Amino acid sequence: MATELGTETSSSTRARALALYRLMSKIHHGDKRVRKGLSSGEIAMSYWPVDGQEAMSAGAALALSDADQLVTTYRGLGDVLAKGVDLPGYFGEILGRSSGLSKGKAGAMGIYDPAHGIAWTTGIVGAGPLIANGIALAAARRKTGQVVLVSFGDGATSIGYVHEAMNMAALWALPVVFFCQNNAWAECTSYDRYTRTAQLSDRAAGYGMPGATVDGTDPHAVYEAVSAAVGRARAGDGPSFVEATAYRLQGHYFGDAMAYADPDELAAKRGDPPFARYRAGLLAAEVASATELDGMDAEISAEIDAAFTSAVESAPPEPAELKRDVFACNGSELAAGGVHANIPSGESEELGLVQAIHRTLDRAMAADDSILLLGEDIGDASGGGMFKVTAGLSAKYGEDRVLDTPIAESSIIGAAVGASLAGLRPVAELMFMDFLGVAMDQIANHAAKVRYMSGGRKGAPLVIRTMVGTGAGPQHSQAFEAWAMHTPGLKVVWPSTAADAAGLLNACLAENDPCLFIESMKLYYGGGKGPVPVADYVIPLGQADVKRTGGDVTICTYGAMVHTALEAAQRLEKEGVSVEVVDLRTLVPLDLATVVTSVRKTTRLVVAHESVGFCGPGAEIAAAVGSELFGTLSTPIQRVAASYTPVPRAGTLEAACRPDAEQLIEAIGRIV
Ligand SMILES: Cc1ncc(C[n+]2csc(CCOP(=O)(O)OP(=O)(O)O)c2C)c(N)n1
Repeated sequence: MATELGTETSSSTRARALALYRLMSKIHHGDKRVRKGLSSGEIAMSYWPVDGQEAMSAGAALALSDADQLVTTYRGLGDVLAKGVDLPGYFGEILGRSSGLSKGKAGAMGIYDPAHGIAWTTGIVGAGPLIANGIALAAARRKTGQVVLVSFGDGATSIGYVHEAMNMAALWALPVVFFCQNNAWAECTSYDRYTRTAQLSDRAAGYGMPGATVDGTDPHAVYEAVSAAVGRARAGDGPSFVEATAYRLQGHYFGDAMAYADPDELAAKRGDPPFARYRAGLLAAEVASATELDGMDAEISAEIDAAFTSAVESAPPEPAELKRDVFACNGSELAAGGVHANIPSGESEELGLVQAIHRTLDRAMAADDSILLLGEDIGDASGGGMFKVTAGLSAKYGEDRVLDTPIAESSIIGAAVGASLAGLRPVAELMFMDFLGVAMDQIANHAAKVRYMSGGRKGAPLVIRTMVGTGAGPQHSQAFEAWAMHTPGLKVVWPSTAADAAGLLNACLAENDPCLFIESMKLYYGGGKGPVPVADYVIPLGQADVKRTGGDVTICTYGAMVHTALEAAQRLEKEGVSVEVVDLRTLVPLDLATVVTSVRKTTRLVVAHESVGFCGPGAEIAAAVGSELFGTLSTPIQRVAASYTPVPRAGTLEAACRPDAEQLIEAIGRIV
């Protein structure tokens, strides 16, 4: 029902009233049809009803243009139907059918229909606003004139994400409408039991944006408030917060009997449902006749029913679908193998890790204006980054491409996810890897899930650069690569040299899926320095590198530990032990083939990493090599890794916690 960008949304009051009725009717009949299917046993699924919230979604959708973007939630039936979702694809998706928009892989919590302006849906309460910012950032950068409306519940306003998102959106004057559907319940908890804020829109002023609370049972009131917010956003005046209040007439989920609600209040609300009230109002004001409205209802109901029935009758996805769409081209956690690329010969320059990464970002930004950087203190006005990796880039490419962010890691990654959904290639910096947890929902539940939840239609081509510290104690020295490796959908890269860093970062920048690019603080301080070809080059992900050849034992490692392994190998050479050092370079996809080839030759393996040994990547690699080469191994596989402790501040204790060359030599001594 939305109109062309920039034109009037309705030519007359009557037309608008009928347009709102049509949308409310569509939502009402859609919701009713799903609940009918559930109560009759025709279908079985989790469903979050929207009975009572029709006017909210209808009023908001009518205020948007077709090109405007919607981000919504699991309780999104009203929002997406009003925005014009493909109905058979929608019902197929919520029913988990192959005909679904995402082949049934995402369900109602993951509706993605970009052709109809449905930019993302999340099942994580409060996460949508962070992503909406990124979509809006892309729209603003590309001057598309689009506005992003992000819809969320009142309960979501208690989570930090929403606050971070509002702050960032206001700071950057992003074209976002924060649309809070206050249905009086945060799941089963009533409003007055989770906040002392008189009305949620009061909070908007704290972030420097206008806020309004309107009657969410009146579609005109919602339409007017959202239209004003959309107009403001479209004019470049930034975000607004619109709270629409109503009462959820059904349980939080289908089957929830609402035993927690006051029965009298619930009965009174159910006795005066907004859709019926709006219809009665139109009839009383003689805006339309009962015949006209009945005709509209019948037509809509038939359309809904046909789409629903086609979904019910469509086939479930084939089992082979399970492993598709984790990565582009159906790539998996293991590298495909094949010919390994060489770092080009020719002229080189001596660079440290910081300089190599800086040079790579600089060249990539010059070549591709869809690349933008986000992070804390990365702009020149803030010093060009804690370790100066990005120094000079904002001066060269502008502050709209090198964005200094608030200290808000979820916002940084959320904005990157949104921007990647909207066609940009963001590079987000998380200053220390210890802060991964602060942004983990955006990383694991969103960035890593985009391809799968879109049924392979879209990836999130973003790079997260982060650094493993040293000498900085328990909260600034941790290596969490195992978390990332355990999250399907995320590529994980950890270079050991400046030359590898340049080639691998180039590969990440060309990827169509999210990459976690890990840097070692230790290597910033000199260990990673070496010759880097002047010519540009790519080291494809999933290609390990044999950094030293040997015949007696293989050390398989990555990152700063590669240098420790090389030191151990050099010392052992004097004792007549020949050590091969395999630098994995990429942890996902893992180049198991190169490790297996090496161990087939040496028949002995030591896996080493500086992160905690217990349940660490070494366990996975040891198990994989053990299964592959059981009959070939001449000794048990050894693991050398950090102790099962936090990383202590005291230098002596950190040295004892982290594996060193001595421990590698000891481990090799046990098997050679
Ligand atoms: C981060 C997170 N915490 C908890 C949940 C479980 N949960 C699902 S819906 C919901 C209630 C959210 O209430 P509200 O934001 O008011 O939205 P509504 O369901 O009313 O649309 C909760 C707690 C979740 N999905 N995500």
